Amino acid sequence: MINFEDTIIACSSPLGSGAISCIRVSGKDCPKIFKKITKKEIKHKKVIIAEIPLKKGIKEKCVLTSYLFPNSYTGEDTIEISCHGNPIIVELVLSFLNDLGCRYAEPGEFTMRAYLNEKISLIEAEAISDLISSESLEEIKMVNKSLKGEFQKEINKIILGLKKLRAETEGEIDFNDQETNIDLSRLKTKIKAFNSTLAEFNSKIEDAILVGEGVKTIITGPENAGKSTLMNILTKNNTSIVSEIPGTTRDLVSKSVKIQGIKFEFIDSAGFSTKQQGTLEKIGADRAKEALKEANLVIELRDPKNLEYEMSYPKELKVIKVINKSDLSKERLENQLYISAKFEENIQELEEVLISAVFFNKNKALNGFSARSRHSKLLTLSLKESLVAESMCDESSIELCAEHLKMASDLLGQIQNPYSSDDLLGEIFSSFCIGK
Ligand SMILES: Nc1nc2c(ncn2[C@@H]2O[C@H](COP(=O)(O)OP(=O)(O)OP(=O)(O)O)[C@@H](O)[C@H]2O)c(=O)[nH]1
Ligand SMILES: [Mg+2]
Repeated sequence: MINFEDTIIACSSPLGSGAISCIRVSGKDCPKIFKKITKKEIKHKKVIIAEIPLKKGIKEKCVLTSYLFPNSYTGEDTIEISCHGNPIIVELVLSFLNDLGCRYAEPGEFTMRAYLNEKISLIEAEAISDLISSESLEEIKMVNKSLKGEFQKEINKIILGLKKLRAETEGEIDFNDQETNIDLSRLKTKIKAFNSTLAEFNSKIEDAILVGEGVKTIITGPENAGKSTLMNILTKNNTSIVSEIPGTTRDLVSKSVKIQGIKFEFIDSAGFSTKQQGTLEKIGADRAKEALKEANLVIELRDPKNLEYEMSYPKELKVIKVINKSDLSKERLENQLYISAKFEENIQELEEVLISAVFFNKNKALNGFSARSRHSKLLTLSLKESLVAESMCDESSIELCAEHLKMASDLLGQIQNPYSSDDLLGEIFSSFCIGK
């Protein structure tokens, strides 16, 4: 159970030594704490230098900046205390505040309060967390758009569109009661158009998620094809063991790198051998199959000795087929990408193929805004419901059509306002860092 009555404290700057550390205090005890430290009344946007007594007579000279309800980040009275950037000093200042009755904040608790006090929307709160963990300029660009409310605007437009459809459908039901002859084909066309907008929006979101969360790419194929050699080249690291002994890799080995600014998480696997397997090989193959469920992309690597290798993959997965060890044979099959992992031939071409495989239109993806799997899951579920609504848009089942539109609408609403159960909010905010 989250307690919103407490006054919370945390160090909001990175832990460790530095010129300055910033400690945040938020909650109703701020005026009392401010007075205790400075002997003065708290005021909005006031900056004051004061000494905080630490242990054994040591005093720390700090700068206190205060903001008053509702004009602060959290929407509560807030004090930001800047002290020397020494972790021991930070801990002593925190413990001084703790002795005054403040509680150590949970991860993301300041931002959660900002959301609950309606200072920011949930989408903005998520974007703030994404901004902090952004690893590339592209990502920062996208997050900034979400922060400026562009994602929110698009979602609002979609929610409004659905609202209108619901009103129209419910209007038709009322007409139906009066037993007038009605033509539902116009409504059906509108629901259909709405569904394609929703589907398009969701695919844009999925691209954005890939940029933010990284493209999970599994390297698979027959034994000894050079999967681990390729893994090491792509990740520019000696991540996987390479040997001429077939069946070397059994565990999943993963490493993230950026290609053209896009994060890829490569996963080297045992592949799925078509040969008779021992227990260990079987465990390795099972792990590879498990990893496939989470993957966004597959590189299937064969070599001239294994050209007959054939494997089926989940149909929604994009599979890039590559033939390795191009140095060993001059024979070339048509429309096949040949590389040599060992001699680093055609690796750049493979990287180009990887980029265009995930981002059908790379610029479109990068022009979008940041988004999370949570958003995409809700959009997908909502689309499912409104597709059912579309199929039920006729006289005999118009009530059911309205019901499914309502479910679609509830699901979309949860993107901005999840049913505020503590658990769900806790789950969303727990991925934030302490002090944010
Ligand atoms: N000639 C040649 N040999 C290669 C090439 N790439 C990899 N090899 C060799 O092929 C052998 C197997 O390489 P690995 O990278 O361990 O192959 P793997 O697919 O990971 O093998 P398992 O994990 O055992 O399934 C090693 O001896 C590599 O040096 C290549 O492009 N050309
Ligand atoms: Mg291997």
